[in-house]
This record gives sequence, structure tokens and C-alpha cells, in this order.
Amino acid sequence: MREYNPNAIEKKWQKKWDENETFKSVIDKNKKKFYPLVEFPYPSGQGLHVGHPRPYTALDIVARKRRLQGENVIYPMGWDAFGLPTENYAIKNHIHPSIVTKNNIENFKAQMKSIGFSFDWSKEVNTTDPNYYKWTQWIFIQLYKHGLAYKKEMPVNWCPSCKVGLANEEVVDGKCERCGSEVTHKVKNQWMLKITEYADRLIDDLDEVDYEEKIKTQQKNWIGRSHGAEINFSLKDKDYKLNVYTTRPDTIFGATYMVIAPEHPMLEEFKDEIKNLDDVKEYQDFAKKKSDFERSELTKEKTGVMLDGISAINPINGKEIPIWISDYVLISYGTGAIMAVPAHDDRDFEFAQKFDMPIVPVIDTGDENLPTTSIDKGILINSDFLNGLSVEEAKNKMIEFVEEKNLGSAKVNYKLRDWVFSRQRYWGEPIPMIYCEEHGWVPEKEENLPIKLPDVESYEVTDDGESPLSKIDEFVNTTCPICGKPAKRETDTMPQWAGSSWYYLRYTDPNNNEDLSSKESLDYYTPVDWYNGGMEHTTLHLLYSRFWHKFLYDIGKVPTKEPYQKRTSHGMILGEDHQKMSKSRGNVVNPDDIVRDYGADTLRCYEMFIGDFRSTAPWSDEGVKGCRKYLERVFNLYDLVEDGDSYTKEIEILINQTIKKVSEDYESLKYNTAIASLMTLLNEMRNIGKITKKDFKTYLILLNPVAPHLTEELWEEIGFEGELNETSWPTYDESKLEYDSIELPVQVNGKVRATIKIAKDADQEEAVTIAENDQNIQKNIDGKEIFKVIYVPGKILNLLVK
Ligand code: ANZ
Repeated sequence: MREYNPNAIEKKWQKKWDENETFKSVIDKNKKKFYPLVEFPYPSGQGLHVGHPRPYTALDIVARKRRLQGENVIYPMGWDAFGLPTENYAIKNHIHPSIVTKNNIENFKAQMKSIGFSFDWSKEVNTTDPNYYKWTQWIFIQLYKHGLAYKKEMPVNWCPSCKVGLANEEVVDGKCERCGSEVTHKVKNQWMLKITEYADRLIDDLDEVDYEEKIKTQQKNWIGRSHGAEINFSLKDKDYKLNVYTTRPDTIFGATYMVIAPEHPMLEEFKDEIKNLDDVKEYQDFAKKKSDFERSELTKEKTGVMLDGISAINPINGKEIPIWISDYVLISYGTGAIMAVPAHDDRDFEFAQKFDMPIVPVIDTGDENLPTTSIDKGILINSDFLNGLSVEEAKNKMIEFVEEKNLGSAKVNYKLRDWVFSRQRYWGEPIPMIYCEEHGWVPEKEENLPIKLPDVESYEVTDDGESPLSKIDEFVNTTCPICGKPAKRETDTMPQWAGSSWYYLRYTDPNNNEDLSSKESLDYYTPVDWYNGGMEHTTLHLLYSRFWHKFLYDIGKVPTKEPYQKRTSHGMILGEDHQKMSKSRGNVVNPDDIVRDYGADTLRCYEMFIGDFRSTAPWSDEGVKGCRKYLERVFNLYDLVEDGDSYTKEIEILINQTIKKVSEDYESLKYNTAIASLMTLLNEMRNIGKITKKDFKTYLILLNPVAPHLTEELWEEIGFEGELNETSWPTYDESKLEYDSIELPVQVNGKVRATIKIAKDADQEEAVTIAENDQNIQKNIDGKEIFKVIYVPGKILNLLVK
């Protein structure tokens, strides 16, 4: 008796695919290319997690299907390998991070191969390979040359007890992840990238791509473009303009006080005139301890200090109003100062209530019961020449007015900030800049790239917050590329986001030494047709890489404005206890165990069958067993196969329907329903007890993307020509998608007593005749007279008897 032994089958096919480079893509202009992409992993010491195969299998399914449809598919994989965990592990265990990385990659790669992904391994990239980061450095230099990289004093997270600069992910609830001490900020001169210069295009070009709506929305909110005005208020009896940013210039007659950020420079300028300067200073210290995020929380209790000794003049009505400092106004947004309109802004309203400031409504909504705050529909009142206008009209009129009187101007603001691009760490790409006393910052000569990380014994963090590279004289000391005099290298390294900002370009030509990728490869393969990844990458990685791509487009390096034509996202796989998998909860499932105990095809099938691809789904061992059982049945289907090169009549319609459904579902992330329909077809085949070779062949091809090893094996065993991966995807016959006959429920006095097989468009007489011949119906009519017939063709037949 044949027995399903996935371990043997799977190893055999994986070896074949490897040796024959079955999934290698080469440029072929006669073929349509298809470029699916999944986020390359960080090769951690823990190895692959069952979360990884979910998106990898999903796009593997699409990749395999498209190949069978004749497309030239490039489905690459690589390693996003710079980063903290490796560095920390290396420091702790005294192994060089490059060795740790190499070992982890080997492990990850073996795991991926054991799951049978059809990755084109000839395209593999590794962000820590000097031949790769040479080009990451090259891109940085181009950014610098185009004025998009600059140095600025920025705070870094600093642990005063470990004496070390921390990455954001090492700060948990304001405390150092290692020792638990309160994290403070240390100001450091850091490299910044001007992503803000691309803010408008990053929003506007979203119209040209096919991203899930929630991804577009998140990106737009993150960039946070708002349209408003900057308006100058003056200080009473002083020659000073206090500039505010407002999105609601229409409400200016309702501005009853002003608020400036505790860090506002005006405070220093007028310190001699502020009578309660001690209170102000105390409040400044209090505000310093909070993050911007905490400060802008709506629910936060409002605090503040009113300045004694200076006040402001509302430029529109000439009224004198007080100035407060409060931490709900951030120095980093707009102008760091606001006009407060408590009647129409929630935070101003709370503040005014707490400190008893006047509240003057300036918009009438015609509904007294509406809350007074946050109203932007209605008619202006208490507003002199704006009275009677709509909010929109009043906004425009006020902007016109302030521009005319030179009191301010229209202004667009963004929440997005420039990207802090320096890390004081060893395990990252060295920033290829040199400081010369005479010439300032100078980029390294391009022919000297890559600037390699020095291979040294100690790459431990320093106790002065500088990068470990700063302690390596041979690295630091160099000469100025302009004058040749002694100069010093930048010792900060790039953040982990650098290498992943352009990896999809390198995949198209990973070994090119002359360029980041050849023009021919980029012209042929890019843009990525379909990029799937986690929602957690929407506002960082996805935005960063769109920014780099647009820049590369501007300097003529890439042929398209956008890197990814389509973006989808998947849900997380939870533990069996419905909690996030974590070592401490003991609910982690290791994919290696599933592959060993059930086989890779079962793992793949289960991860696709687990539920809606976009939603989170809890792991279930029962579910795994169910999928294994299903594949065993497929394996045994072989015993039912008889000769025949057409579909079996009884299931011909169902087969055509299944081809259609599976083909569509694989393309629209509905893997679970695709598999469900394959299960239904299998059951029907088992019910009729024998199938033709043609039935079998179609079944194997449809299932192949999900269970590639099993289907290849059966293909070979039955003796179909070549390998399954060389055949073509089946098409369905439009005219054979619907049954001519249907199952019609028949009621007697309103109760269903039987179903009858009947032509879809049969008339009433025919339906009644067939029903009357049914034994169950006969029994229920029991010789009584049918006095009324209700017949809805295709739906129901009801016989009323008495
Ligand atoms: C008066 C006003 C009246 C406002 C009203 C809103 C409603 P977005 O849309 O997020 O750009 N604001 C300006 N600068 C600020 C800062 N540095 N910190 C905190 N808040 C600041 O929000 C712009 C609005 O947020 C501005 O418009 C200002 O309050 C406030 F009925 O001005 B508004």
C-alpha cells in the first residue's frame, strides 16, 4: 500500500529545484514579468517563526500560479541583517556580529528551503555584505550632494546608569530596557534626512498606486498635512511679533488667550519683564520630562502658567489677551504658539474651563445642544465682517484679509519630521562622510566605497555616548577628499531602516559591482508588482523606501515614480491561547517541528487555511491535523484514477467552477476559501469513486501552489509529461459553470419534506409531477387533495393539501 511520507517527498523535490535552479528568473523581454515581494527578515538567533511563512506562502502561491500562466516571475529573498539584537548577542558572547549573522542566515535559509518556497536564490541579498552596503553608502552620498542629508542637534535616548545611547526600541515606558533606569535625553549632532521635502509627493502619489485603503490612510495621517495660516499677534507695548499657526483662521474673533510652548524662545527674550519667572522656570522643568506623545494626549489633565508682565494683542480686533505657557503646545509643530479658541477647540476648551478663561462662541450651528467644541460647520457670529459667512468662506476671507494687511499668510504644515539617520552603534553601515577642519563635512570619494566596518575586537558601546567606531583610530583618522590633509571620519552608523529602503532594487541585479543595479534590470523588473508586509511597517519602512525611491527617480536612477504598484498586509498568527506568541508565555510554535511531524505541505496548507489572510488567527494543532488528513486524501486520490482525457461528466461543472474560484481567490488573498473549494471537489471525486486522468491533472495543478511537493510527486508517479512546474494553468469553460439541473426543496403544507433534481427552468406542471413521484412527498400527501401550489422556479415548491 502506498503511504504518504512527506519528509522523503519534500526533500527530494527541494533538492531538484535547487540543482535545476527551477525558479531562477532571467530577463526575457518576450515574456511578461511579475515581481512579487515579501519583507525580508531580520535573521535573528531564534530562527524562523510560524508568523514568517504566512506571507511567504501567500505570495509563493501567486508566484507559482503566475509561472504556470507563462509569466517570468522574480520572487527573491534576502537578509535585513544589521541591527541591535545581533550586536548585543555578539557583545555578550564575544563573537563577531558578522559571524553571528552568517550563522543565523544559514539557519534561516535552511528553514525556508525546508518549506519549499519558490524563491530565486540567485538573487539573494544581504544588507551587511560590503558589496551591498557600498550602494547604501552611495545613495547616502547622493542624498547629501542634493541637500537632503544634513547635520543637526537632536536629542538621543541616554541611559545615565549604563552610560549608553539607546535605540527607541530599547526604551520601554521611558525606562532603559536593560537596567530599568529612567531614560534621559542627551543632545547630539546627528545626520538627518530631509524626508519632509517629499511630504506632498508621498501623499499625492498614493493616488497612483493600489494599496489597501487603511495603508494609504495611515500614511496620510502620519505625514499629517494640514492647510491653515500663520498669523502675527503683537505683544502689548513691544515691538515683537508672536507668530501662531492655525487651521482655523475663521475663529480668530473667538481667540481669548494665547498659549506658547514652554520651550518658546520668546521666554528667554523677555525674561527680565516676566514677573513670575520662577514659576515659568519650574514649569519648564516639569514639561521637559514628558515626551511629545504624552504631551499631546487629549485626555491629559491641562496644566500651565500665565505670564505676568506681558500680554498680546489680537491683531484683528485690537483686544488685549493673556499669554500662557502650557505643555499641550509643542515647540516642534507649527510655530510653537497658538491662539486659543476655547469655544471651538477641545483642548483649549478644557484649559479655559480649568483656568477660568472667557469662552466666546463665534460659530452658530443652529443647534443649541451641540457641544461647543470642534465645530466646523455653521455660520459665523460675533465676528464683525465675517458674520453670516460659512466656515469655509470665513477661512478664505480671513486669509485674504491677513495677507492684505501684512499680518500673516496661508500656510501648509506637516506632522512628518525629518528622519534622524545616525546611530551610535557598531553593527550598521558606516556613514561615508569625513570632517575636515578646512572644508567641513565632505563625502568620501565614490571610488573608495564601500567604507567597510573595521574588523576589530571591541565593538562595545562607549560610556560617552559616542559610537564604538570613535575609539578605533585607524578608522577615524583619514584624509580630506578635497585637500588631502588629515581629517576625521564620521563614526555614527546608519539606522536599520537604511538597507531595507532599496533592497528590492538590488534583487534585480544583486552582483553588480558597477551600479546598484543595471538599467536593463531595473527597466525590466521594476516596479515591484505586489508587495505584502506587516501593518507595523506602514509608516516607517514603507514611507522611507518610497522616499528613497522618489529621490532615485529624481536623479534618473530608477524608471518609475513609485517602488511598489500594490501593497497588501497580513494578520498575525497568535498562540493557541489567542495571545501573541512569546517565549515567556510558552506558546511559541516552531515551524521546524511542524515540518518534521506533518510535512511542509501541511504547514503551508494550514497557514493558508487558518482564516482570513488579513486577520489575526490563533494557532490550532487540530487544524494542522485536519490539513494533514486532507493531503493524505489527495495522496490517495491516485487510487481512483482511470484513463480518460476529458472531465468526468458528473463533476465537470464543479471542476470548471473550482478552476474559476481558485484562480480568482489566489489573486485576492482568499487562500482559505480557495482551499475549501478544493476540499469540496475532492469529496465529490471520492463520492463518485473514480476519476479520469484529466480530472486528476487539473486537481494537481490547482493545488500545486499550496502543496507543491505532494503535487509534483503525484504528477511524476502517474506519469504525466515533464514536471508539474513546466505545465500550464488550467482554464475554465464559461459555458460549463452552471448546472442545468438543480436541487429544488419541496414543501408539503410549508414543511420541507424532500428535495428533487429538476431542470433549472422547469415549469410548474413538470415540478409537481416530479414531486408527486417522490416517495417522501407521496407519504406526506398521504392521498389528500392538493388544493394550492406555490412554485418559485429555482427556489422552492410548496404543495398545500387538505
Ligand atoms: C485656532 C483653532 C480653533 C484651532 C479651532 C483649532 C480649532 P492640525 O490640524 O493638527 O495641523 N496648534 C497649532 N500649533 C500647535 C502646536 N505647536 N501644538 C499644539 N497645538 C497646535 O492642528 C492645527 C491646530 O492645532 C491649530 O489650529 C492650533 O489650534 C493647534 F476651533 O488654532 B487651531
